[in-house]
Amino acid sequence: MLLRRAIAHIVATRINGTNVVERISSNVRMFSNVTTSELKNDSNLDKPEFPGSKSQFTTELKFLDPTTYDTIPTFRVLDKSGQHVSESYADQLDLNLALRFYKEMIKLNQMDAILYEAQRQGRISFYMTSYGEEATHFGPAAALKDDDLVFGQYREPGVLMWRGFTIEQFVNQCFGNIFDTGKGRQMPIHYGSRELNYMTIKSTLTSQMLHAVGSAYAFRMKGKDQVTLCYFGDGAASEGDAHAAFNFASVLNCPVIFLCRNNGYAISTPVHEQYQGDGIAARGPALGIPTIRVDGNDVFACYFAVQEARKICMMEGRPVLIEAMTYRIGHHSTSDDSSAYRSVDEIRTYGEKEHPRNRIELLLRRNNMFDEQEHKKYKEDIRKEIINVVFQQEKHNKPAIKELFTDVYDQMSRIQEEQFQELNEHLKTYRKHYPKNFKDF
Ligand SMILES: Cc1ncc(C[n+]2csc(CCOP(=O)(O)OP(=O)(O)O)c2C)c(N)n1
Ligand SMILES: [Mg+2]
Repeated sequence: MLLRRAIAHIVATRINGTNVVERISSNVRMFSNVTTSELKNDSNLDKPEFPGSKSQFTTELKFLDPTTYDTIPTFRVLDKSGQHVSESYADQLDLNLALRFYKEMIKLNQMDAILYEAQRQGRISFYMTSYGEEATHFGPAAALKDDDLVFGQYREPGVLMWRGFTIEQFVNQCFGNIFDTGKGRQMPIHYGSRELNYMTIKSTLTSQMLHAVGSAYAFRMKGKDQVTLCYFGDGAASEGDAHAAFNFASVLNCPVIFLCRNNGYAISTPVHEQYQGDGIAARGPALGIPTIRVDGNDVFACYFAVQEARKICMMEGRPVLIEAMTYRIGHHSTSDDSSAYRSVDEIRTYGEKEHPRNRIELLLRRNNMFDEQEHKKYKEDIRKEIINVVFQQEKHNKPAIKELFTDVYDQMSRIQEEQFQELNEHLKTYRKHYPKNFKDF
């Protein structure tokens, strides 16, 4: 076979010129002292030699049957009762970190409860809760460095909270008031912060994955000690762009951690209608990506997995895929009523038995670190604080409507001028149907 290749190369030489000649002459030297009988008997030489092939020949006509393989296991550190299940991590559990995880979960849950109600009362137009998925926010957030870049999908506000985004900033964005850095042009929950290295949410599913790979590629090119963490949902993984993102990241050796929040649903579509096979994790090895599946309700499993993933990204210059198994306890959003497609029992089971906050609470209790009164007070205080912030921030004006047009390009385009005039005319007639607290122009 090598002889044949050499002859082909010699032919190619005549066609392609000198560079090829050099390569061929080294090939010929390589096997010039091997006899023809040795070539026939050497089974090593009888491996497939297709470009990029890492395979072996076989004479067995056999299709790979995915049902005969073991599924990818789910890494966890703590069981449902907050007991250690992993000896190797028993002495690495930082209980002060656990305490912070617990408090941040309480804070996020309270913010969700109040802003969800604010939507129901018509104060804001839309909201999404994160109930049940808190561990997939705080564990990874704690494992990253502050200047690692995070691309969220939309249901990951805990990462921003961990990094110091204030309740006031969350509320300003949801109310789209003059202090919202996005100037009220995005729907609620589309947070972003340049200072906190958190890319602004754009809920066109999976668009964030390609952008995340691009940013990680830039880090690699500049030799930065930074990685990108990219969240995506089980539903987003069905978009073609997810495959493109995995493959580009793998082939271009990008330091990006893909973190799938597999919460069982994409709005009303359950995962069993979303994919066959062994979930999202199974896609990683196929594309040459180091992969792990973790218990996404175990905040320490998420923490250690991202810590390790970060090392792989930096030391080996490769992407990593993490599939965090969890459950979306709330409705998809305020536009959804999940009782139409799942049972109350199902929600109760996950809500009560699997909740990541319960697990941390049990761990703290077992270590005499849980002060019932202190946590009750913290919960009440934070609730009052969030309500006050809502009352304060909702009084502020909306940004000037003209900024819809002026703050897009350096100068308004002709089309924008036309649309601006059109809106002007519209408001002359219908102004009374719009909120009072925005400056017209
Ligand atoms: C390209 C695109 N298609 C459809 C939608 C509508 N949509 C918004 S969220 C969603 C479900 C996404 O599910 P998943 O990725 O599992 O995230 P989860 O909501 O469960 O956190 C869909 C279909 C969208 N935003 N973008
Ligand atoms: Mg989902």
